[in-house]
Amino acid sequence: MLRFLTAGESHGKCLVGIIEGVPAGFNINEVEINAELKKRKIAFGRSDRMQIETDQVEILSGLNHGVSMGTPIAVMIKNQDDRLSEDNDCLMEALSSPRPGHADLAGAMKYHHKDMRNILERASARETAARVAVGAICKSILKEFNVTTYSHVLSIGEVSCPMININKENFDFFTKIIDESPIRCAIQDTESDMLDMINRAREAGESLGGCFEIGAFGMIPGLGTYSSWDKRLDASIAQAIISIPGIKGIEIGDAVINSVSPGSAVHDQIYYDEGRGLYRQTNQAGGIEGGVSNGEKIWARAYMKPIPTLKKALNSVNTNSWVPEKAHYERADVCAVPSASVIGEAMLAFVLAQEMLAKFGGDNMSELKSSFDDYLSYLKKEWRWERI
Ligand code: EPS
Repeated sequence: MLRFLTAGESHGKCLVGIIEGVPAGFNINEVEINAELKKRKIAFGRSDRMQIETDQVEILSGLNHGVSMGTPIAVMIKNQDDRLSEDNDCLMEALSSPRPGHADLAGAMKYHHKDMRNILERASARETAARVAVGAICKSILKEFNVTTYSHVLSIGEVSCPMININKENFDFFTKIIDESPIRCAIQDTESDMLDMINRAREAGESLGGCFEIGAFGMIPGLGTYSSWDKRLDASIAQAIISIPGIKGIEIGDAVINSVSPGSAVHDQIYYDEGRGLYRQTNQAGGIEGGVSNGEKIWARAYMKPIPTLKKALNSVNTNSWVPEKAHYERADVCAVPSASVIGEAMLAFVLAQEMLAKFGGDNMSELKSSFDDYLSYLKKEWRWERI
């Protein structure tokens, strides 16, 4: 089974990711991983930390001249702002007035830490740099099967983007705009309103959340299963996305609006045409029915809460003196939704790569590809279904 672990603190020496289960024969390179890390490091709305960090990956194991050997692949991203190492005498101020909304208080109680900096260091979303590096490896696996992913920021605070349907035809057009946008939004007018909104929040000592969409093209029916609760594809995607710091909600397809509409307006009807075979005209289900991919684009929306570190600090208590005090404030992001969207895409890529490997198996890419091609032929012959 494809799985990964990360290690590392926000201001420690480095972040590390280890991914196990990548079959032999895949091309994996630092250039592609660094390109994803650069997208995550979007500076707008983020703290000055983003100007300090370089976020360059070093692949430590698992490859022979850029090709996977079937062994665990370890990646490392060095922290420039390393303050926890013994040889670094720049000690950080102890933290004892927990921030509402942060792991500070619950984490300190759990681990018996009086200094909540010990919580912050690992609860920090800096950890997600390692996830994006691992996700980039998963994207390289998916690329071999013509599966591509995207992410798009839909809202920041109260500013929302008009609905756009990213599809196979407009994919290159929109993903280019999104990658060039400082806020990962495809609509220019919305982008400038979002930038204003973040500037105003910064001036007011506030922070902002928002919503982003993630999706994958080139899907096939049959990933995930209804047979067990923990193997449903929508459940796996939901867990992976909710695990991103700050993400509090996920909606698969049009789940929220579907919950208020009658069934006849919700379900994606099934058609057949001699030329096209089986097809759908809509995809409100987000490409998953009964916990199984149905071959349509997989898409979901994720909702992020505002960052808990606020200049306009909230009420808290000093847990040494028990005196009421404003919550701790230090350098922090105002809005990290665009970065979170890149992390969401990485996590989606991980889940889909995991499911592809679970279904098609193989220790080597060519074994995997031949079983994948056999399945595509079977779908065409027996079910008149073709990937478009
Ligand atoms: C974070 C606080 C900020 C963020 C950090 C996440 O770091 P610092 O306290 O050093 O300014 O910039 O995110 C990253 C460093 C990153 O690479 O994403 C937090 O508390 O979660």
